Amino acid sequence: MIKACIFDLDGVIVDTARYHFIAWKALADELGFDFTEKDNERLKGVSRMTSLDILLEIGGLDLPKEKKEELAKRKNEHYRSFILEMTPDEILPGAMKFIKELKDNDLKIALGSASKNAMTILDRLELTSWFDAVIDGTKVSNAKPDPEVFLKGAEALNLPPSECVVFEDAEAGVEAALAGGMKCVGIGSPEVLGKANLVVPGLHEMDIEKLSRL
Ligand code: GL1
Ligand code: MG
Repeated sequence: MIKACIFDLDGVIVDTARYHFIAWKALADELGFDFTEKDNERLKGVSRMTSLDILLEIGGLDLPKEKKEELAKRKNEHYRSFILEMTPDEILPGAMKFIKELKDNDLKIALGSASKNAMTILDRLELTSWFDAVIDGTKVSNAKPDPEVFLKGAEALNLPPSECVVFEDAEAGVEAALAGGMKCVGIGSPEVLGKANLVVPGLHEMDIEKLSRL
């Protein structure tokens, strides 16, 4: 019996990837190497510092810790200048309808995101009050595919993992959900998210009926 849904944020509820891309690309430009949208795919779902490490690896650069901290801070300030302008219009199609349907059916809702900016984004999207628990990058020490973020979500909701379903757009996130003993709905393409119990192109394709059949 499913009693709760735990949502990843970036790529599931909102498309922040393009803001991350613009900010990382500006940094790469400044450091003098190319950074493509395809490269950006490698940063989805991983922490800020790991993202920077991947970026520097692409550019063939090895920098001291202090310099890296300064770069990550600067990238984040640039990124925040975009997310601070976000509006509820940017909630991905079907997300609001599905969240309302879950609440109407007395299901609990949690957020499970690696982002340290998750609270800012939820506030900008006017979604904060819909969530019974928020576990973000400020509350976890092990990144996906480690299940920590989702296990903490289930714990905050006072539910066993087996009663929770995770919604994820990243392969590492799907692995994290399954490793935590939860069902998982992949948001995106079956080629990438094939391990999930169900894959749909977006939350607009989700409803309580499909949830109950998982
Ligand atoms: C971090 C990374 C992003 C992305 C998110 C998780 O966000 O920088 O590339 O992987 O985690 O969706 P943030 O910088 O907001 O903590
Ligand atoms: Mg994601």
